[in-house]
Amino acid sequence: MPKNQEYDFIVVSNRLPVDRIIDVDGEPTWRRSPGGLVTALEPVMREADGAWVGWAGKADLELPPSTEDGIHIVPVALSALEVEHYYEGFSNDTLWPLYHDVISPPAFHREWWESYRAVNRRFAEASAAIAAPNATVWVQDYQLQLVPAMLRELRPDLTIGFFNHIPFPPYGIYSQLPWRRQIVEGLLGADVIGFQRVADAGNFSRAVRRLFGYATKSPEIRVPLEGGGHRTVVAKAFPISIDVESFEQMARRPEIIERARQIREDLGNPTTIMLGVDRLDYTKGIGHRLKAYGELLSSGSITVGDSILVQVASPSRERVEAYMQLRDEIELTVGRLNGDYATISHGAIAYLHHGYPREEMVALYLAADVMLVTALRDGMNLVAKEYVACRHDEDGVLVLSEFAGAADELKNALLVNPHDIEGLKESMMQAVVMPKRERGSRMRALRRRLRDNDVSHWSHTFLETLEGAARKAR
Ligand code: GDG
Repeated sequence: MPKNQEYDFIVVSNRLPVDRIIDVDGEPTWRRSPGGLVTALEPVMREADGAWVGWAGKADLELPPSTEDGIHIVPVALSALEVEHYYEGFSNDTLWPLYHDVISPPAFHREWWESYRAVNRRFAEASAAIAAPNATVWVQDYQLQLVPAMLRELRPDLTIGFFNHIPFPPYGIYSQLPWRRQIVEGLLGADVIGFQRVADAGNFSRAVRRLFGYATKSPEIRVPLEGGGHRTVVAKAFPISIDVESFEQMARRPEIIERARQIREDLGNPTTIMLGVDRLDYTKGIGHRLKAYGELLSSGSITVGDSILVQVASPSRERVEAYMQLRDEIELTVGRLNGDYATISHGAIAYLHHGYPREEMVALYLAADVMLVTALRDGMNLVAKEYVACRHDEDGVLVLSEFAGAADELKNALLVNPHDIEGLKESMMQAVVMPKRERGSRMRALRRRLRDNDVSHWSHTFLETLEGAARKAR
């Protein structure tokens, strides 16, 4: 058997940056997935000639390593049962709700946990097998929290980073997890653990103190070694961002500007277009947004024809029960509101349960007077940042939940508590009537702030910190 190719830089994530698809001729091929992480890491990958370890998105598919679209990929296979237990189960029905303030009750099943462990081990082994001596491995997100410690055990020479894209919950919630010690131990295998917000890093350090009694002095955690002494783990906030320049450039393209105009015209040229763009997920607060919008219609503060809410709810996790229920609830509410308030010529809500091309999303951002981000809990929320990046016309108002990580940076938005329906309605009305001058000054401030931290700044800052931590450890 030929020896594996070895790499100095490896990214490990649940999904590969390319999707396995069947092309028009019925042949399997790969298509680059549009996610922000790929954009962020692609330049770093190319420079380091690195590799990406991940799942191809289809069950029972054994694929050899290959190079697709210039990226070296190392596919990890999952069986249909593992997709059900590790991915839909433990990742999306245990950890996801637990880490988002138990908005939906997390399910705890021992067979899901066993599957999570087995799959994490497979990812760790696949990464260990292709890592050059002293390589750097960057593990992504909550599906793979056991990988850092497993990898350290297999390959103590490696420098290991971990980034958590979702919140890390307060200890009172985290402590419900039957496997709370194992997960924290898994993460502590990393040299640097990155979080979206300062509060998330604080919650993690507190969990370490409560569960293990290790000494912490922000951002450092001292992890005792078996033979005496200790290693230092850094737990710190690295707020993720977007490729600001590419969104702005797209939003300046004449055909996109024309498309935005066309969208407004197709909606009947209302005075105010409000927009929501979310995966259809219970963390995003879509129901709270609809409630507030419905009450504004009911009180006559806004009227159909004059205002419309466009809600893109892209299909997500459709095999998980809580998501099926959410879809039913949201669609019932939308149906009722349209039934009560729409006229033959004017809708109250344009509800779109589709995924759209990036170009269409950008045109929607340009067309929207008010962007509604009302998440009940969200690691960062990139939609808020994308809206700001696209508004080179320095217009448009962002209504932003204080429970989204983006609120730490985007302080010139109208910050809201989405649980406070009266407060949310007031902010929505403030956005509707806001004078142009104030819209301009707020948007300029938001855009300045966004430019200070784009996605390449994020990845470089993380990797520099990781490099520094590794140097100290040697
Ligand atoms: C997780 C964390 C954190 C959505 N619908 C369509 C579409 N999108 C794009 C958006 C945006 C992305 O998907 C969603 O990112 P978010 O950050 O808003 O939310 P999550 O998916 O929950 O992401 C989150 C993020 O990881 C990164 O760390 O910010 O807190 O939960 O880019 O534009 N894109 C296209 N068509 C759609 O229909 N093209």
